[in-house]
Amino acid sequence: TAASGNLATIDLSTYDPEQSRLMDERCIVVDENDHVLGAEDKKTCHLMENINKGLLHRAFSAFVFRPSDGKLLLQQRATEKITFPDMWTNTCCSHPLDDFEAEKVEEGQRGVKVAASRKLEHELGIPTAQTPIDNFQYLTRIHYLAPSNGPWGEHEVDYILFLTADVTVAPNLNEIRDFKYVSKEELQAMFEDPANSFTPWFKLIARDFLFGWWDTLMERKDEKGLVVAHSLEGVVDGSKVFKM
Ligand code: DMA
Ligand code: MN
Repeated sequence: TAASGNLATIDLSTYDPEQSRLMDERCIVVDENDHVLGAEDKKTCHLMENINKGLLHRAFSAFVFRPSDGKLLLQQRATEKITFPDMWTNTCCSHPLDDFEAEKVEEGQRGVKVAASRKLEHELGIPTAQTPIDNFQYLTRIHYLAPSNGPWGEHEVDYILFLTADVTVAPNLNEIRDFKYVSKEELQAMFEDPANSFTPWFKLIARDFLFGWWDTLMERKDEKGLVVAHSLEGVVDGSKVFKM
């Protein structure tokens, strides 16, 4: 497959040391149908030279909503991030790792949910006790490719996960610069302000899915008037991989 053969590498010494270290993580390499082909390090997976040969990996995008008012928690990526620095995006994105057996489980999309809980704690300081695995609602998968700055880019099968939870945020400043809760209207206003920049995957998900699902979430509150992610069960065909 495209994932084998001679893959390019690069020297990371000019980048932030902690973010450089994290480039050694082992991502799960997949084909366009999300079937596992193997594993490669995060650095290899995010070089456009390799992406242009077809190298594709598994990822997740988590969206955390506040139950009381249905506002979405956004983050602004840190300047230290090697890919897509300083951009506003959904609550948390990252990769299930080949390093952890629990993050490779496909049944019930458990592996990506475990990874999401781990990274919500790592990036936003949200205790894993506030993000129980079974409370994540899997919506669908998207396949997209997006160049970043310099030699870098993304090429992923990305699992979209919603969670409704009251969380306490203590930002890891090596990962995120800022965070805020927004309503649909407040997010729309952010998108319309040219001073803000957004990650390409967040723009794609917002364009095709987010606002419709968010409406449904707000319409299907529980008997206490709280938004519940499980109310979105079945709103989309989760067996598909949407090519964007
Ligand atoms: C990668 O996110 C995942 C997606 C969906 C783009 P990221 O660059 O924030 O990953 P990490 O936090 O692991 O560097
Ligand atoms: Mn990635």
